[in-house]
Amino acid sequence: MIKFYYSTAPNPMKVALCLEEMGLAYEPVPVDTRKGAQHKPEYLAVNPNAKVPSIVDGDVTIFDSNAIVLYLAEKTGKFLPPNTPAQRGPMLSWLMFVASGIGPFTGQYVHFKNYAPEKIAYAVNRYEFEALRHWNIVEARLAKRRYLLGDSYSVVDMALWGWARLVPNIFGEQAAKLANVKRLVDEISARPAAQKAIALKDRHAFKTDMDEEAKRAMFPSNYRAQAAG
Ligand SMILES: N[C@@H](CCC(=O)N[C@@H](CS)C(=O)NCC(=O)O)C(=O)O
Repeated sequence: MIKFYYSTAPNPMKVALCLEEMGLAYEPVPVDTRKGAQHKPEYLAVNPNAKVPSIVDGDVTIFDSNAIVLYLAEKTGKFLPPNTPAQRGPMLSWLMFVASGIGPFTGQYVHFKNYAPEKIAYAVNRYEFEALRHWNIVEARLAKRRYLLGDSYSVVDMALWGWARLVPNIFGEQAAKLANVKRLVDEISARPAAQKAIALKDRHAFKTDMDEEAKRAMFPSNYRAQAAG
């Protein structure tokens, strides 16, 4: 049985969708990041990066959401394009684009817009611009193809879904221009596997307050001076 260390945040949700789509048996283990559970030694032994998600599959431990998504796809042989260089190359590009572009830029935009202790116009503008630039690349791709890799639903679409389902909340009116992203999200979210992944939120009452404890756990750079003192 795979142990799945999760919260309901975008990166764990990609993995939840994959586990469900692939029909894998798993035990969800909540990691309450607003209570600082990601920094506990027992969790750091699983993920030294102190983030969710991670999985433990027998004697294999994997962290970082897109690495997990690819691992699960290769393990099951499901939702991957044919293993030829011509098909695998774009699969890797788009999967890494989601991992290194979509996720980090969107995440930093959310941070500077909603959580930064000072409103820094430069940072908000830069990350909004860069996040939307990445989403517009996905939009252009989906305007010409049903899925990111063409005609078949793949793990790359699952990796995108984790963040894509939050696009309207994050970008407000600007999300209206991302019609094909919405089309893909609506299609994926209606799938039984996505419904089960979404229902994970009801299995554990995660802390919702962004209080001092949560900020210390999630934004430790704000407390650097105090920690050093
Ligand atoms: N590159 C990592 C990023 C993981 C990540 O940032 N996870 C967030 C939730 S989406 C988290 O654990 N946040 C808690 C924290 O930053 O302390 C991945 O893709 O798994």
